[in-house]
Amino acid sequence: MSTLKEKFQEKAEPQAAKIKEMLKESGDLIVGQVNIAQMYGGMRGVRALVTETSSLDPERGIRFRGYPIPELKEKLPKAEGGVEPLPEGLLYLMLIGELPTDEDVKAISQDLAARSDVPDNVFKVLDALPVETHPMTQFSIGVMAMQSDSLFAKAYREGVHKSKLWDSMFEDSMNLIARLPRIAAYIYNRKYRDNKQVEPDKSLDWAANFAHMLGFKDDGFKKLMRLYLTIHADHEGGNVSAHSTHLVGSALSDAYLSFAAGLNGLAGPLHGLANQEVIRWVLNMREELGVKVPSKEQISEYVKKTLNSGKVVPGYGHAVLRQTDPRFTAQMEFAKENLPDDELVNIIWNIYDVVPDILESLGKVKNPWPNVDAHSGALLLHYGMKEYDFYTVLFGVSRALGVLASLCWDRMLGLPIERPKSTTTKWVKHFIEETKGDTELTD
Ligand code: NMX
Ligand code: MLT
Repeated sequence: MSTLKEKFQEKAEPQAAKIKEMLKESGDLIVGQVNIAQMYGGMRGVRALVTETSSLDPERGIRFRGYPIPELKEKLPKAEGGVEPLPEGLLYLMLIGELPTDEDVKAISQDLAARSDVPDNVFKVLDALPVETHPMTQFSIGVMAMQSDSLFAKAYREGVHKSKLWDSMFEDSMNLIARLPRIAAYIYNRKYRDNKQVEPDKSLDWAANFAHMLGFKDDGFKKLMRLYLTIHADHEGGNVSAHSTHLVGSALSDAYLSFAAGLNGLAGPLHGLANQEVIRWVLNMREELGVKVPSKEQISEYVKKTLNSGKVVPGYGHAVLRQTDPRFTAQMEFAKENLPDDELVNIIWNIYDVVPDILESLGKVKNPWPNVDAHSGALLLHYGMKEYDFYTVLFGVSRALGVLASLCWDRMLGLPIERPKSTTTKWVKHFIEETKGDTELTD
């Protein structure tokens, strides 16, 4: 059986050649326009990136290589006796573009286990940080501490031909994906469990071993991790973590430098940090109201108070989606099957009943529906992970699968350094005047 790298080469090399041909023939076709509002408005809706791994439909949500989450849950290989997909299978799908067999997935689990040893110096770097340091900051530093191992940086320095650089990018990406759970677990155990570290169990799959190293023995938590690490893996190319990874990688920075950039973006409260903010917000609501289970009326009042104090309702809204996020729905289904009576989960469902109408009534929120972060914390809390500052690290471990698979594709396709044109408000004003016919345009 050929290795994942050989399969990637078999698939991606001819694809890269076809894309070159396509660009020669059709590169000058126009796919869209940009207006002034988009220049000031976070480039919303500007179609200017190519990402092969997944694509986001505003109404139907994420599709990984064309497969929506419910279909993936059915078609991706599972652990023995398991019901949730193995994230290794999604990695295969994103890299190769086809569904893997059980054998393919087993081979990836074994390969990742074999690559998973973390150099001692990384733990020393983490130990040197004040334990209060936010877990996402520690995680990003942990990734950076491994950069000296980059095979890509070494290959570049040794003058490897640019058409071959994808090979060391692939190796770095797999090494990084293999090691991330260990680093994340080390941070968790050092910060929250009196440094009680758990040795990896290399016989387990990637997600189950992560759950094991975090100190969770419950099979339910392992099951949740498999789902969690699958559904957070990718959200096409324009989101902050994917785009920053891609952007930094376009300068031929290696996978460690590029992924750390992505993590730093994920650590923002409007992006991945929203998962911790949701639980912080719900727990604050309970404390302020002095009740364990607030009524829908009380939730409604609290939402209005949040909005009136100039804050966002965390876990709601999206830059692209215009419907309930299917990743929210997948987690809701998991909860209905596994923990239907959980108090906090029921509060999350009551919030879902109340918030969209209120956000809609503001008249400015483009998507009043919940996103992935609205549900995840309640599931983690159920299994005993109460330290919500850690939640975004879990998101980061998962996001590595998508953004690093994309980085491999970027190098295989030989994409150039990303460098869009920026402009000044002076130029914009001139542009407006010129368009109205009043003046001549200069930079
Ligand atoms: N609560 C309150 N106001 C909101 C919300 C919300 N959940 N969502 C959007 N708005 C406001 C937004 O702040 C903006 O207000 P203003 O014009 O006064 O600046 C207005 O509605 C229009 O924003 P949109 O065009 O609807 O949203 P945009 O595309 O700019 O931003 C988010 C998308 C996701 C940043 C935004 O919806 C948000 O801040 N949500 C809460 C944070 C969150 O859950 N982020 C997680 C996203 C998913 N992820 O994991 O990354
Ligand atoms: C993501 O998973 O990256 C978020 O939903 C944000 C986005 O897509 O913009």
